[in-house]
Amino acid sequence: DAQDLPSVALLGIPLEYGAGARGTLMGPAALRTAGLPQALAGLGYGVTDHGDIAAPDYALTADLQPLAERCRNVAEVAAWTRVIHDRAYEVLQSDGLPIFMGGDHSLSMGSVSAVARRCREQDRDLVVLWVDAHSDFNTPETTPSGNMHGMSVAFLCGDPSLAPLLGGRSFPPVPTSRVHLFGIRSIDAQEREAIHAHGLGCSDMRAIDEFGVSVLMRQFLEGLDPERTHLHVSLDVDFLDPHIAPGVGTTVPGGATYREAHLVMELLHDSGLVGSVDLVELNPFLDERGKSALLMADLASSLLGRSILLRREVGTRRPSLKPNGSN
Ligand code: EXY
Ligand code: MN
Ligand code: MN
Ligand code: MN
Repeated sequence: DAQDLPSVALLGIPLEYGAGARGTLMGPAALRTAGLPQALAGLGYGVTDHGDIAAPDYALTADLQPLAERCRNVAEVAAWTRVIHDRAYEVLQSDGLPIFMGGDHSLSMGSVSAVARRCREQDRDLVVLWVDAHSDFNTPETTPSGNMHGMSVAFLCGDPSLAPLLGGRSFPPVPTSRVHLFGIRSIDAQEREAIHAHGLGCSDMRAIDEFGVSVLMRQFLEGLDPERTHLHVSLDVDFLDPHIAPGVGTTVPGGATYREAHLVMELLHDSGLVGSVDLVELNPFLDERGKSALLMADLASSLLGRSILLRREVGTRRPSLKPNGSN
């Protein structure tokens, strides 16, 4: 029922300093051109577009100095993280379900830390679903590239070496037991060890090949407390196979198909638990006639109710998430 739908708040985050390739700063504009605001309005949501965050001034201050050698563009990323956190926190206080439109994946250090802070105030359990080819669990010590978009999960789980990025703001670190990585197929050796040591949930591509996205997603969702959970979905374009989504700087072969990706979004929608969303790593400079932007906009539509392009809901009966079919 359209009247029961929450409002949706769009926030553009034209950030590219965390990535190895330039161009993700055009991501928010491409998502708008692809029709994301209109698609969500078409589903019955009230949509407010809060525009793009303006590029902040930055400086390599003393607190960041220890990071400078191992983290590329650390002064820029730190300044962005702080302004993203502050702006996201404002939007979370005032508006409905936020969609953070990136921008490279380092933006999640700002967006998800603000969500964590808001969840603490509202006495909700934040659970983060990281839908990505990569685990983004490197630290300044382990990073092979220095690219900070590969460190976001480590930051959000409270890695102390990355804490200076927020410049004195505090947020409750996300417990590693409440992070689930989905679609992973490119992971560095030390990252793998750290993920096992810290006990993050992980549905990698091997598991997806064996069991399918539906079984794994249902298992994940069944483990969540429906009364307490705020589910944040962080969707990286490179989760998708490069053939359907070439517009990303970190393509990895063997990604999710069109149908798998939509099914993941549909199952998440059916759960009713999604409270906030990142759409990240879209690089329009590398895209082909907007196809990755269109797909990301359509996946966001699926996540919030129905694909605009696919219309695959028409005439289908969805199986219940609950064994007795009560939902
Ligand atoms: N693990 C690699 C690194 O840390 O450099 C690749 C990270 C790519 C991160 C992309 C956004 O997901
Ligand atoms: Mn990522
Ligand atoms: Mn990635
Ligand atoms: Mn659908």
